Amino acid sequence: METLKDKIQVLRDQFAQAVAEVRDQQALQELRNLYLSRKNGHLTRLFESMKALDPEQKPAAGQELNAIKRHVQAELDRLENKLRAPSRSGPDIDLTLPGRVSYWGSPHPVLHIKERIEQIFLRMGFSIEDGPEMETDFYNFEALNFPPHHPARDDWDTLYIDDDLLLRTHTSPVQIRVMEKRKPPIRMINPGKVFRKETPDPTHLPMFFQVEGLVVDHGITFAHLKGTLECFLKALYHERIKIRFRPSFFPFTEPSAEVDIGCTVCNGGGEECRVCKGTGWLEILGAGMVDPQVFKNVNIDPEEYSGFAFGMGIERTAMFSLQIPDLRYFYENDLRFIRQFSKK
Ligand code: FA5
Repeated sequence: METLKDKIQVLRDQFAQAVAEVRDQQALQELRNLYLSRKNGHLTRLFESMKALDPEQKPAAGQELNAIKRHVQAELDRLENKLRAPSRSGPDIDLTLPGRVSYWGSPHPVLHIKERIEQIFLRMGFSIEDGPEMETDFYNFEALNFPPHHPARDDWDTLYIDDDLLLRTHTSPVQIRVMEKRKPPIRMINPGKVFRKETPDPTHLPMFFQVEGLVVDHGITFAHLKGTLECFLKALYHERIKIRFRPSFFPFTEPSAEVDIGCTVCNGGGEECRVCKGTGWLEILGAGMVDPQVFKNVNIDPEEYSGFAFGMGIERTAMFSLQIPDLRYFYENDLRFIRQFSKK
């Protein structure tokens, strides 16, 4: 008569053969059910057959059955791990295909230009200063020689928070903050966000970046202003860039100028150029000699010191540098646009 030992040996052999034939998860699950299912599994049935044994035979039989059960479970687990692991050979991998390169991100083009501007001014010995984006009327206007109700305030479409607090409309208030805390010589730039109540269009944004520049020392003249800006613009664009100074008005500088560069898109030759609108010139910044009244407001003697200041739009600079026809693209968060300027 076939003993329990014989039955276990037969089951072990059959199981080894079945394991060798398993190719996928479904076959594995079927095998697991066949041997371990609580209802009708081969092993379950063997355990049940133990009931018929004499009491003294049961401990040894129990040990043998537990051993084969552990073996079956371990084999099934090993097989499961093997089927889950990615196959390292076979037809479904083509090692000749190029790898998938993931996008690591890169600086936003506006921030990239901001960093380039900072590098150029750092090389010229300027420091980089900071100032608050929320300002008081005093710093944004009054100390810069805009008395209350001065019509020039209308040129800056201001977003007020209350009667006194506002979102700064330009980075010029940082001139005042720096001159209040430090005596000349001063040579600084301040890059930062500014806000204006404006409807966005190809050359205007309601939030944009400016870089303020301020130099105060003995004997500073308009020639220093011209030389510094020419040197900067040639470093940023190229040696042969055309630069033009136009008379302008700012309450805090006298004389004042607006600075244009020759159109970087049509080079001055395109009557239908969308960027310069056929004029051949692009306005890039406002500048001038610091007004003596501004010096008086911060207790610097205008008889002893003179200085120049400038304020430049970073998006406009980036627009001209990267030849982008519309400033709004910068903030639409379309990665297809942003990725064009990625270094990778
Ligand atoms: C000013 O803001 C003055 N604070 C500049 C200045 C500083 C003059 C120091 C004298 C001395 P203006 O409003 O022109 O000036 O702006 C300066 C630059 O910011 C412009 O030349 C332009 O490049 C950019 N800019 C102005 N308005 C916008 C706008 N809505 N969107 C994008 N860029 C703008």
